[in-house]
Amino acid sequence: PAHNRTRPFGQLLALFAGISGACCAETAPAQPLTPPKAIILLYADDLGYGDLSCYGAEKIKTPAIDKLADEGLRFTDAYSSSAVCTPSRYALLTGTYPWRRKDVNILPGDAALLIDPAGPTLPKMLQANGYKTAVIGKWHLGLGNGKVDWNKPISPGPKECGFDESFIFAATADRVPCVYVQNGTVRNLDPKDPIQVSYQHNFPGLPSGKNNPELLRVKSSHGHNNAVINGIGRIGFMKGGKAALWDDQNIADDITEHAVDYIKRQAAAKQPFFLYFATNDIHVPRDPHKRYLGKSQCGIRGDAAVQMDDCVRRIMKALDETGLTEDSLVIFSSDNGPVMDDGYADRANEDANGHKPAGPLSGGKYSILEGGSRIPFIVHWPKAVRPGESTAVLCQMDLMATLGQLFPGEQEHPADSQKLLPALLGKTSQGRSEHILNSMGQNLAFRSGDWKYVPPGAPIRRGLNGLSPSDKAPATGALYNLKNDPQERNNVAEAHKDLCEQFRARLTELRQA
Ligand code: NG6
Ligand code: CA
Repeated sequence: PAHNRTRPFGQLLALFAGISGACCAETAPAQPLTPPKAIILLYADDLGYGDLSCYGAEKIKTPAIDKLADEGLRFTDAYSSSAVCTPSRYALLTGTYPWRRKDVNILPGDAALLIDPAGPTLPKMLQANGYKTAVIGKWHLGLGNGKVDWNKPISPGPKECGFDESFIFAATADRVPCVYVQNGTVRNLDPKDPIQVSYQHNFPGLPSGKNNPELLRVKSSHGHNNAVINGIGRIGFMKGGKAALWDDQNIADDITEHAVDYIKRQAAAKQPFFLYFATNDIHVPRDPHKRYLGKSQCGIRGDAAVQMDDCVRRIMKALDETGLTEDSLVIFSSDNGPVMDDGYADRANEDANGHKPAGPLSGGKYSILEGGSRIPFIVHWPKAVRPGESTAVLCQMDLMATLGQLFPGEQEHPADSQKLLPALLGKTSQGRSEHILNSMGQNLAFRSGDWKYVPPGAPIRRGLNGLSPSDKAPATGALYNLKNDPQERNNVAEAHKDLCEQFRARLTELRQA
């Protein structure tokens, strides 16, 4: 049927005997829900609520993701679990709020694995239900025991967390080591040129961004002045591994080719699979392939988003070619909100051309405001999900319990992860009634219905740069009504002291739960 965005979505079908076929009239008998042949999580980095044309961007065109939104369900009130990367990904894979652990923060590239290999994870739950699993792209959850020898097999890592296959980079593209790790081994490593990594000191005789700025193709605006690799200053020092180094301009192609190959192999084997495809875009350093340069109207940051969209196009093409699209559950989202200058002088601000990366929201990456963790979230599953929009509040952390509902019987999941399959599939707009937002560390806010409460003293950051300053929530706390005031400009705490007290108490209770 022709899709209609404004149609009230998802008639409340008898909850939850089954899901009606997407094509059929309401009178048709409900089909029993059968799990999809593939589950693909397309996960962008630092992509904001306003960075896609299907979420209102005008200076960036993202036709492949727009197509997913047109044919699928576009969520307007979905959250990542944090406003920075590692905590967000930790919560996604473990189903646990990241702030429950003090050590879940942005990790260096030589950090130990954060996830307990003995604990439950989203991919392990899917493995238990017959899926093969793969992670391709950014990991940023630590590897090994904290003393990784990059020249030997590295464990524990993705495999111990439930991924049968992995093709990853350890942290971020601005952190060493700048190499891919495939199934626990550095790819293309020449044993005669071993890799050494240090986040403390440089290696004798090697240049650094700080001492040798003449070597830099992209200047730093803050930090990023340790190792110089491919003319880009990085965080951390690295020696050796020349043949293994990635080419920044090819990262998107490298990971997409691996994803396409993975899809084709699983399809040929008629093997149900879960692919967690974690792009480098649009994180810094933004260095898209030259074929994308100038393809947006807002500079290199927009060009990186166009490149990311093209990765999605190629992955969807592989699904089409293998006949899997109709019965694949594809979810597109981002790990945290947008940032402009994140430590490189790449002209993100100068070339913005009026583009609003957080759309109508305030704040971005690192912020407790909505722009920090309210992110694009699109669900595409032609066989089971009708096109439309959803205002259901859900959090990526819920995917573990929610996807568990695809399978018969109770699936293991932590209590933080809520079962919201009817909302995910557009059968109801009832998602979470409460959600704890996290900017980073222990900085939290509480959402209940349309209310958002930020406790006294919590940092509130409105700017969109890595170094933007933060205000502090006043002694009353801050209370916003997101419905009337989506930009969180009007603190109504004074007028609603009772509500603030109620939310403060509830937040304390949930923190201790
Ligand atoms: C910050 C980096 C930033 C980015 C971020 C992690 C500087 C000045 N800033 O410390 O560039 O790497 O960490 O981003 O070094 S995230 O998306 O992985 O959380
Ligand atoms: Ca990120």
